[in-house]
Amino acid sequence: MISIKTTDTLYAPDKVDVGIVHIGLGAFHRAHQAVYIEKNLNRHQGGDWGICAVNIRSNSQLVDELKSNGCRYHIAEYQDSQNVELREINAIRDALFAGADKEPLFTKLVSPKTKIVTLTVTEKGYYLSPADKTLRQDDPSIQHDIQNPTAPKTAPGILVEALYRRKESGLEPFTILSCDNMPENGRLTRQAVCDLAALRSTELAQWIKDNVAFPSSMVDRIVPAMSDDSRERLQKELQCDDQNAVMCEAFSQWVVEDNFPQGRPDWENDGVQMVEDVHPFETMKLRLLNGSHSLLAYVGLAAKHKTVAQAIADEKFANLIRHYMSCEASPTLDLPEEVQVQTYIESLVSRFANDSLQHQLSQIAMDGSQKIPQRWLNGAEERLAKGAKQGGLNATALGVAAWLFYVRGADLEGKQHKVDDPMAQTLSELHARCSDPESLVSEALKLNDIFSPEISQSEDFSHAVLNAYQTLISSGVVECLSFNNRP
Ligand code: CS2
Repeated sequence: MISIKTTDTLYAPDKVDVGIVHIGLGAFHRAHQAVYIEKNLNRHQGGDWGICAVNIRSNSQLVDELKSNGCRYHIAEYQDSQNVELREINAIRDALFAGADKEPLFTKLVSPKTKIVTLTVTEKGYYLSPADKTLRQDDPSIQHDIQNPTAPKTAPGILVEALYRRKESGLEPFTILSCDNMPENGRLTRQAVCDLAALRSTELAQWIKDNVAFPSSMVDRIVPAMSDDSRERLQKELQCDDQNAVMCEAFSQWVVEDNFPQGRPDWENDGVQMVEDVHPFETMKLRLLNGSHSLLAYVGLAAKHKTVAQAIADEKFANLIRHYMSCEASPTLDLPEEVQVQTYIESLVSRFANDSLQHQLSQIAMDGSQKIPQRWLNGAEERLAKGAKQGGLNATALGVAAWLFYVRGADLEGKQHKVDDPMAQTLSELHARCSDPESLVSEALKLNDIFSPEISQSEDFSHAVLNAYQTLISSGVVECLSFNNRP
């Protein structure tokens, strides 16, 4: 028998004002930030920190469905398969699809009531080069925004135009809070916005630098994309008949840099950690949780696993992940004394084992070119610079080899899969050009949008990648998995 706890909204949703515009309305936003706002509104029995959630590219259907339900939906927080909390959420007060016509979005963004703009546009939505983190000016969408600054397509373009309009009307700017999985996501958002603004006017760029706050934040909650199967499960298991419901784990964490000149909700009373410096938390989460996720995804898919829980239940994979976290990623972290890294590692292993989530490895495998620098490579660079022993990065090198194998778009039996990545074409051309593993690995490591010179020039590292790649294609990935988990 499943134990279901239900939590209902305690305020009158139609009395709540919108103070936050969120760009990137997906499952993660609905199950993470919106829940913290819901708790805040419940505690105050209302207020003016409601959310207007916006999609700018895709998923207009979700916007329509949500609106047809008065923006009310549920989230199902699974502690495990037997213990679930079903929450009613009304924190999203308005939803908008800003496709070709962005004016309704600008009306919201330029409203004096809007104090904060939050973002979950994924790594690629910032248009920064993954390796050196400067704006990719040659990207066609950024080119479009340079040519058409008042009718932009990208998130940085929209922010620049909205800030320009606020400046021209003599309004204060809003605070911009990135909720994407990137290190120093505040600084990187600032970089994207200011680089683009500078191409329009140095004065505007300077005004943004002087007046706009870009706090960083670390977000954490495992929220698999919803599917027909998961919706059916919610209906059967919880009698939750809500097309817009989201299923997620019970764990949730949000660490936010406390820099909101135009004000903010008193989030610290809702479980948000408001801190001066987010960096240690971000690095720990990105390299341990997300790094392990990507490793499980590429190596797991090569071993024909489908979900995170399936992969971690395989002892060889649990050893690989513990080894990667304890021996390769943790030594790169500079953590406050109170953080017990081994306890964190074990908590991740048990979160990964939550089999009620059906978290698909193929979902995590998307956009690898944008993810692996901050998840694996930045740490590896630091270890190489400190003279990591030969073999000291074997799990990371196996990850790179399995990623390289994945992006060829076919498994060992020739069965094809779609490679969803902004660099998919470059990666497929690389495979077409290099038929032998030696040239493939050596050319791949020269992709300087992904690999820094420190990584590309390390002979030990490229040997380790080549070794893993050769073993993977000749004997299968299981032969690559002889890791123990002792430091
Ligand atoms: C995952 C993340 O899809 C991915 O790349 O690693 O979405 C992960 O589930 C979240 O960051 C957990 O907080």
